[in-house]
Amino acid sequence: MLTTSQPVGTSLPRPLARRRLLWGGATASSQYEGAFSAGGKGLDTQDVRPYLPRTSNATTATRLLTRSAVERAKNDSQGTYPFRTASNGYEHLDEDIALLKELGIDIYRFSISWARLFPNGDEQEANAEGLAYYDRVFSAVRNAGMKVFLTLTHYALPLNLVESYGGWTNRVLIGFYVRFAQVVFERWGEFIDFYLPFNEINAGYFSPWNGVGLIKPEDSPYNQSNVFQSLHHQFVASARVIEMQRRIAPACQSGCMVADFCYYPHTCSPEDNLKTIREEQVNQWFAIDVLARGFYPTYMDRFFAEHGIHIELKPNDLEVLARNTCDFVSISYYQSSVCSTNETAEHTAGNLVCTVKNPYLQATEWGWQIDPIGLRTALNKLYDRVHKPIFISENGMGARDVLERDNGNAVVHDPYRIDYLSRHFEQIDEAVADGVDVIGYIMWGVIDIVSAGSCEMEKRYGVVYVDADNHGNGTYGRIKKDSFTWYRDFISSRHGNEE
Ligand code: BGP
Repeated sequence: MLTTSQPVGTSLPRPLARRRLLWGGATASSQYEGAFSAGGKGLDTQDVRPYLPRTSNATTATRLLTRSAVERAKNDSQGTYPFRTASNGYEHLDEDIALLKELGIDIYRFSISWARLFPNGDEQEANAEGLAYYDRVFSAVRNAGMKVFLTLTHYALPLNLVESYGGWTNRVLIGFYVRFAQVVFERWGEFIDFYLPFNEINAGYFSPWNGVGLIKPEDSPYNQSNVFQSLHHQFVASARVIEMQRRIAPACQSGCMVADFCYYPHTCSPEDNLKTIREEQVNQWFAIDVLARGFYPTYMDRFFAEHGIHIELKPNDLEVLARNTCDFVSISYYQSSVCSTNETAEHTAGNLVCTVKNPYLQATEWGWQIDPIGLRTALNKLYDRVHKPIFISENGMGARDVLERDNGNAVVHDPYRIDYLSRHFEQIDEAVADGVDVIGYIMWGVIDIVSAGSCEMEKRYGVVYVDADNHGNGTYGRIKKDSFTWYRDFISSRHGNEE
């Protein structure tokens, strides 16, 4: 095993001299905070997504919002809108940070609600009550001794930006976004260790409401030129935020993040293999190539031409992108995917997309195919492509947990989650041994939160249970699951061994 910073047989300097991995947990403002109208917060794109009982694992229906659906939601005070209450983190802040401190995580990933700081998104000045709330969040995290991994935007967009400007199709959003980000870095830059301008930026392509705030036409699919124009604006916004951050808060590390699907061809036929490469390019590598390598990849030219997609670039956009590539890359990884040219192949669900079923894998109740080795594969492929440090900013198992009583105490036994996590952690170690420069691992939804894909509270990822159901009934009390103790012990033994 290599223990020095020099590889055997060469005099090249080795960039990674065994990092001490950071272990963390994540939430996102819209899925966690609730209090959707408190402190002057404006309505955002997640607040208008209703709970729809799940009829299929694809869950896409919950993310296809038309103008009439938005109108209905705004005037509906009877229906269930899970993001409006979420986990009520807004009122449980101190208790939750104390739990995370007890858990012993090194780093907490959270996001800022754009609509809490800029209720309509286009104001000149930030909302004072929103600033005061995040002052409390940053100082609570700092006082608990945790590093900060900040997501500037995690899907939720002030609804006004969608209704009045057309979401990210409109270039004017870049300016609004940079203003929002500037407030964040000027006020809290010294607290931020790592950040992402956008969560899973590739989601704009396969989930346009969540990703880029696009209203779906009533009777037709999304216009693909609008989708890719919106993505282009997010790319430029991302690069401009990084440029600004390097000026005013140079110690922060900037990232870009995609949902990683770890594609396999269904068979070894050349056709399946080629299709896999194309899917991987468009769904996954496109955003990484632009944001981490700094250029529009040529494979997109053919894709755009074949799909009649036109996007407008301003004269120095490409230069801004080339000049401001991110410091690290980041992925969410939940499941691997399979590509097939056979249209009748059996499908199953995955993170915001559907995939062909893999006969070698088992799946969660939501159909997501569990594949720890896929994580090692994904890390290797990404590192080969970009040669930048990688942060695993999301991973975990969404499951239906059962709250039980044991000698009068509330308990949740979740051995399936412990099994999922431990098998993925083994593969992270393998990837590190392969030579991949991994900065750290962040468990998704460390405290139970509302699902971004399906709007369900009962799809839980946390090591802390939140007593609430899909309709917002419950005490919202916090209960440590068995996985809490397991993760706490895992982190402390890892760090103990590294001392
Ligand atoms: C990612 C999102 C998260 C999160 C996670 C799990 O796509 O970044 O917000 O929710 O997936 O997905 P789900 O909530 O649909 O189970």
